[in-house]
Amino acid sequence: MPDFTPWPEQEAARYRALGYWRGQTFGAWLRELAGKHGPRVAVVAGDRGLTYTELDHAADRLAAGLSGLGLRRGDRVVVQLPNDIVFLEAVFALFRLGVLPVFALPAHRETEIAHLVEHSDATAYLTTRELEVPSKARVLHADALPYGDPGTQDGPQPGDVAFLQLSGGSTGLPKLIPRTHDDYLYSVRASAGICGLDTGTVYLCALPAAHNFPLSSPGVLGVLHAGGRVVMAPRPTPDVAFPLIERERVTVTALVPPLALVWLRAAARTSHDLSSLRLLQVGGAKLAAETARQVRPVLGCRLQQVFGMAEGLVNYTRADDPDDIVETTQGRPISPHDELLVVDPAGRPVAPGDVGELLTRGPYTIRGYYRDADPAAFTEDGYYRTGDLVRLTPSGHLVVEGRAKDLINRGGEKVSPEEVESHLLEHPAVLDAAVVEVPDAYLGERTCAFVVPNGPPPSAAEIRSFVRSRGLAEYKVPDRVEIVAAFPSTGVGKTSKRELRAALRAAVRGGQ
Ligand code: OOB
Repeated sequence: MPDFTPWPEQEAARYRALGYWRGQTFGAWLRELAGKHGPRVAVVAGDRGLTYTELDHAADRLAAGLSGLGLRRGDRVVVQLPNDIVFLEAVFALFRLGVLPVFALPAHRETEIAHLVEHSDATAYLTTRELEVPSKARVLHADALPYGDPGTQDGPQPGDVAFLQLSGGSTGLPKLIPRTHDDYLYSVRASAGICGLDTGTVYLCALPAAHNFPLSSPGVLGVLHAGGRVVMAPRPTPDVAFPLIERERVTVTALVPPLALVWLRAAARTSHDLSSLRLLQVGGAKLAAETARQVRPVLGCRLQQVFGMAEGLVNYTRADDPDDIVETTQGRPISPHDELLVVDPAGRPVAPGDVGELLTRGPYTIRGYYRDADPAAFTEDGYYRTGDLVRLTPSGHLVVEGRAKDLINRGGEKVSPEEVESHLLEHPAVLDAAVVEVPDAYLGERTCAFVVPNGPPPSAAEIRSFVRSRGLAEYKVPDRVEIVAAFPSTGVGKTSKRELRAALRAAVRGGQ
């Protein structure tokens, strides 16, 4: 079973010839950055900061220490860390060794970590004492990492997989996304260019650093590429973020839509000086145009919409796009060599401007999941089926109109109904379960679990605490539970989610 599906050689040669894939690893890249920007501050968290030179040295010493523990090129380590300096030290140390970080999120709990450890055959689980959940893997604590004397390790090749990221995937358990040094560095460099980052950039990392958006769109890595400064925020809420913006003179940050709403409300009455902010990026879920229009008047900065996916493709609105494009579209692709198709359910291209499913392939979009999980997510000719329903405007911008995949986007956090349903079915009083989204003014969507009991009905509170007790991230616990006698079914006897959704919307409108 191949760990990852390579691009066809002809495409790979083209991406190299175009200068997209430069044959550099993350380890070599950081060394180059240290050469260019050595004494500048690369990252700040709380009262600590590291210069580019210090980060480069820390990565070397930690790589040596981890190698001393027996970690070897090609091994996998599940990394679950808060937004802190140690996140960058650890990730770069692993990159230098050619050990693949498997990026967990701080919200993940026992069940998700166990799945990641198992699915990736991880040799270790690197986390903090606060975030740690019980695991069979060998635990490495962030406050007790081994720093050794740098030696020469047998590092990875630029075409190797650098790390594994989680898919928001629509099938039961999260799939792993293998990204190579070459392809990811291309998306980082190109993103930094599109977003106009430079040595004056001060980026507040408010979302969890391991997620693709704050990591590379252009995120933490894009800021390092430009020689700017990353400010790590332990939480994204205004009480934590606003004082940091004032203290560090933050110029750029990235938020999901519900947080953007919270910030807009708080900014209208804050005493903190937010005048250093130049750009607010919003992505991960659809941003309402009304919210988009408030960004400049309330925060005094430009808005950029970002529509991306850990599988690859990222779209940005551009600095020179007219306001209405920035407010009403989700941008256009990074690369002139991103190939986009908008197709009908039979896979045929729709008429220009019509809505269809977005398929994509290109220089930084994967051709297969780790160990070929879910091959049906890719077409025969290598396009990734995004599951997003979009339309293309005449100007070439994408507008996300809906979804063809069974996935709930809870304010940017992706919930697989199938995953939650499989846990609900484990409850002794549950005969059948179906999880659907319910529209929500704040999160965009919330989750509702419809449950058919097999005897005396359990209470909603019991169902929710049961899901929680299964060791799942809190955002997967159903926001609402409806006990019903039976499910409507489709012609072929499958539960009709469409009817469940309709019933739910009617109930929401009826104020029940
Ligand atoms: C980002 O990545 P993922 O992997 O957590 O989720 C990808 C999915 C997309 O397929 C789409 O369904 C949804 O999230 N999405 C958006 C969106 N941005 C992402 N839907 C509507 N509007 C948007 N602006 O979420 C991600 C990765 C890199 C950059 C930004 C977001």
